Formats: sequence, C-alpha cells, structure tokens
Amino acid sequence: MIYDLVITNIGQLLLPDQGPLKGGAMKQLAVEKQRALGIKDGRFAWIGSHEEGASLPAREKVDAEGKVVSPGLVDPHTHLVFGGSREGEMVLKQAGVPYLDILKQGGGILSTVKSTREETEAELFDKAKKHVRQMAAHGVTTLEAKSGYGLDRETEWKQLKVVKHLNEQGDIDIVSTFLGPHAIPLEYKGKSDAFLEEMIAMLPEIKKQNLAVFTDIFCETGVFTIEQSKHFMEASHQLGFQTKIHADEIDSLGGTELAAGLGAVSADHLVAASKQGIKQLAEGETTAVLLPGTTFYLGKDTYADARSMIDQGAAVALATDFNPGSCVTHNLQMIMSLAALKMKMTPEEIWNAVTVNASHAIGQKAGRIVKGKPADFVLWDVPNYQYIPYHYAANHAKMVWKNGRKVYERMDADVF
Ligand code: IZC
Ligand code: ZN
Repeated sequence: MIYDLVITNIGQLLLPDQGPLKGGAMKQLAVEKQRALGIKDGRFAWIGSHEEGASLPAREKVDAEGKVVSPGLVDPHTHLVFGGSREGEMVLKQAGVPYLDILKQGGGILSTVKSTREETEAELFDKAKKHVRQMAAHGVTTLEAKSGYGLDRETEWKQLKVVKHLNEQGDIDIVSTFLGPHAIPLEYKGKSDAFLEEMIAMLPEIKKQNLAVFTDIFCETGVFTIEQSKHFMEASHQLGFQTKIHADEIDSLGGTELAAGLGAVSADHLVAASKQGIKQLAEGETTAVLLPGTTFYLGKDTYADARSMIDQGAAVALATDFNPGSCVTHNLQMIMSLAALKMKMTPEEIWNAVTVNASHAIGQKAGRIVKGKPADFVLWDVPNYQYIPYHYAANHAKMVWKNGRKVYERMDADVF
C-alpha cells in the first residue's frame, strides 16, 4: 500500500485517551517518542516507530524534525458569526463600566445585534470564513458556533444558515448551536417571557431543517433568570435538542446546578459557580467548558475554579469564547496559557481539555489520533508539549491537517 502522507521523526506524539476524562483521569496523557504517522484516504492508517515510518512508501513525506504532533484542537464555544465590531467599548471598559451595564445601555451584545441585522448573509459568511481560517491556522480543526446576534427570526435564521454553509463548504467541522435567548432585544424590553416564547417557537423548524444540534441560553442578571433558563432547556430537550448554558459567569445564580440537574451537555463560564454546583458537575455528566480568555479580556481577577472542579472529579474543557465583545481572539493556544497561569491546570489537563473533553462538550468524536479515525492533526514548532502553555500568545502551529488535507502551513520568510 502507498500512503498518501507519512509524517516521520515525531519527537512527541500526543495520544489523549477517549473522553470525557473526568477529574484525575485528566492528568493522564500518553506521549510517545520517536514516532511516525501514515495517512490514507483522509484517515490515520498507521502509527508506529520513526524507523519503520521512514521506509513506508508514500506520495508525500513530512519530516517533523523531532517536534510535537497532537490531534487537531477543538474549540467548543465560539460566537463565530457576527456583523460589525466593538472596539469603541474598550474605553468604556477601561473607565470601569461593567459588561452588564454596557448591555443595559443598549451596547454590548445589542450593538452586535444591530450590525448583524444590517449585514447580508453573504457578508456574514465571508467574515466568518476568515475567522475559521484564522482558527485553523492556530491548530483548530473542529469548532462550535453559536447564533444569538439576531434575536429575531429572520436574523437568527441567517446566522444558522451561515454556519450550515460554512460547515458544508469548508474543511473545518463546525457544530451549530442555537443561542436565540442571548439577550433581550430592544423591541422586547420588559417582555422577556414573550421574547423567550418567540425563540422557543423557532425550535421545531430549526430541528426539522437540522440547523442546530444544541441550544444555549445566557443565564445572567438582567438577561435570563434561572426559571426562564430551566423552561427553555426543558422545551429544548422535549424537541430533541441537547442543551448548553452560559452559567454563573458574572453572578452566582445557580446555572451550574441547573445544568447538572437537567443533564445539559455542557455548562459554560462557571466563574461564580457555587461549591454545590461544582459537586453536582463532578457527580453528573455535564462538561464544564471554561473560558479564561473572557475573564482576562474583561479585566477581572477571579477565574473559574478549575482546580476544585478537576480535583473533585468534573470533566473540564477549554474554549476561546471568540466573540466581538468579551473575548476577541482566535488563538486557543493563548487560552491554554491562561489555563496554566490563572487556573493552575497542568499541561496534561490542558491538552485533554482542548482535545477529547472539548470534543465531548460538542458531541463529537474528534480530538484523538487513532487508526481508522479522520486524520485531524497539528505539527507544532515546539520541543515538547509543555512548551505551548509556557510560551504564551504566540502561534506555534507549523502545519495543520484536516481529514488528511493540509489546511495551514506557516510561511517563514527567508530573512537571514
Ligand atoms: O457579544 O458579548 N457573554 N455573550 C455572553 C457574550 C459574552 C458575547 C458578547
Ligand atoms: Zn459565550
């Protein structure tokens, strides 16, 4: 057999175990030295020693030069599709205006809603495509994308269609989430129950057209209450959706307990999660998706308590939360550094959190290097896997493959 591609001379090959990895299991990360990979028809077809790999017949060979190869990263929480941008809010944040106050004044999410309503589907598609390319360039081969900047039928629909077309037309797998209850639009001010019903009324058609796998809701002071979140999640479950929730990001409302109690697939943010909420995560099936980039970007000092979550037995995943207001980065590697520096996660926990646990949080079977599975992987220009959280804010990806196809290669100008 002739392989399509053989990667030789892999210094460290990272082989996360099947997820979800809970608690102490997150400390386990198999790392094999001096390995090689054979790829055929878009899948991993052979894994073995460098010596054997060097003699395999292949259409293309890549010498990894003793560097690190990992599974493609998975980003399980992004607000990918949006119009406009919010750089004007930076001075407000500097002046100490809280995120929720900016929203209350019609800015924040509502400012992005205005821009997203104004832009055409084609414009939103082109912008989102660029963001996906950037994420892929940073090592991401599977990601989740939320709607939630329409807050009306027409625009939510437009966002969901953009995600569908991106997923169909591009190489990167994009898993769609309906986040209709992301904020209360101006035309429903003071009528949040009526708005929520309007969003619930969209669910059957979204299901019928297979436009989203998950639903999500922003459970927060001044946005949706615990009771409203419960109602929306139960309605979603009844219609066959799995659920996610923006929970306990700013105020401790009990969204973590709600998610664990209802068996949500993930509870996201959790900066203000209670002890009881963390205990329930550890006992239940809900993955904690932590977004330290948002805490950093909002200039706060208190990060989600990843240590308690892992030490008590929960499954933790990491994501960028890429969005135009509260975390503006494509770079999941930066999030890995914040997880190490601010949440005291170990390198092994971090790698599991951005591969198998992230994949589990969006119902995918990605994030692993296994014979017969799609060949999604990254060659990193680093000497060992601990190096990525250590050297922060850089892009260490050298080459990225999705289904065996190279989707990114770093160009180094010959300046010396
Ligand atoms: O646009 O501010 N937290 N939703 C909930 C966001 C942040 C995104 C945004
Ligand atoms: Zn979010």
